[in-house]
Amino acid sequence: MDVLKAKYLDLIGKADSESGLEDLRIAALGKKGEISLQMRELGKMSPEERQTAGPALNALKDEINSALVAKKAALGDAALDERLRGEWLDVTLPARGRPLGSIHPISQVTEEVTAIFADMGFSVAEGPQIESDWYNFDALNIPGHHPARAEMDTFYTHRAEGDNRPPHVLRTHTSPVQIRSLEANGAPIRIICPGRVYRADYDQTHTPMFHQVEGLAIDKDISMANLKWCLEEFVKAFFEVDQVDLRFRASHFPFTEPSAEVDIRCSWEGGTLKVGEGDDWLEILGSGMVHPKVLQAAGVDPSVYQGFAFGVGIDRIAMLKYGIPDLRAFFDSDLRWLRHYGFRSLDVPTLHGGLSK
Ligand code: 2NM
Repeated sequence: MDVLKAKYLDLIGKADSESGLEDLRIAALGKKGEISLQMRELGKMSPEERQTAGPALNALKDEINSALVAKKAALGDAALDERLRGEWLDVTLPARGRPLGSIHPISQVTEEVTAIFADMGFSVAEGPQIESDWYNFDALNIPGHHPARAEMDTFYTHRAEGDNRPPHVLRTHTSPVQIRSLEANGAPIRIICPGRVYRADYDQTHTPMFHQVEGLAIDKDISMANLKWCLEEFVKAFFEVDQVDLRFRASHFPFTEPSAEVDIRCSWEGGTLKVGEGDDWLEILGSGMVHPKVLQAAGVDPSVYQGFAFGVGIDRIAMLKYGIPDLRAFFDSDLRWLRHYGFRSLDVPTLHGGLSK
């Protein structure tokens, strides 16, 4: 029995598969197994011999059985471990990119501009695209007789027959959002207002709907110097260059005094724009110190508060940055054009991540 026990425990220990174990079980405990044959010998023994050999054989049978069960469990665990190793999966890996359409250049540039000004402490304000003539004109120091109203090529809505109130307009700039925000929140304030604006004008360089971002910073000590710094930072970040040269040209807007149009130094070598070098100048925005009458119209005391405002055409700076030659392509919804100029939908522009990369 000791020999049988040593033999089978050794073989079970060395078994490396469930079928090998089953062969061992049959060889030891099967009908014709070695231990079963010994059990059969019990009948030939004297009752005294049987009294010691019987329980010993049963104990051996139990021991072999337990060893088989334990080994079978160990082999099962090993097989599971092996399978788990083979099927290992890193769920923290980034998902495989699947194209979900693409981001329109105007959306991309709006996000870029927003990210840049957010970094300088500006939050985003939005407002209605259909405006009263008060918010679109009067509050901005553009009275009824002012030529700017005619020059703006405004779209007017119709009033019902007999309704003599002035018609609403499609906003011609996003400045009315700034008046509304000032009125609602008071000063100090630092906001940008991106959005759609409308002017009845359609040719090579104008579409009747286009996009603007206007900025507004009002506090007790805001000056032209702050305006110049903010715009320099903006142009550097937006065109992704280390150095720019800005030129402030005296201008006139009804809502700012003084007013300045801003040009950036550039070159056009081989038809591609390079910002910050060369002998050409490119006009990119209008700006100035907010007119006291505008502050007053928005409920802000101009003897306490002052500040700057500016306006940029998104469509225009998108064309400049991404080399888009024809403005009208923005609104064609041509999928081939979108795939060519569009941006990946999950690449949100951030300053630290690189605006457009
Ligand atoms: C421009 C140029 C200059 C402007 C003014 C205002 C407001 F509402 F604060 F008075 N918002 N934006 C402004 C000033 C816009 O666009 C070329």
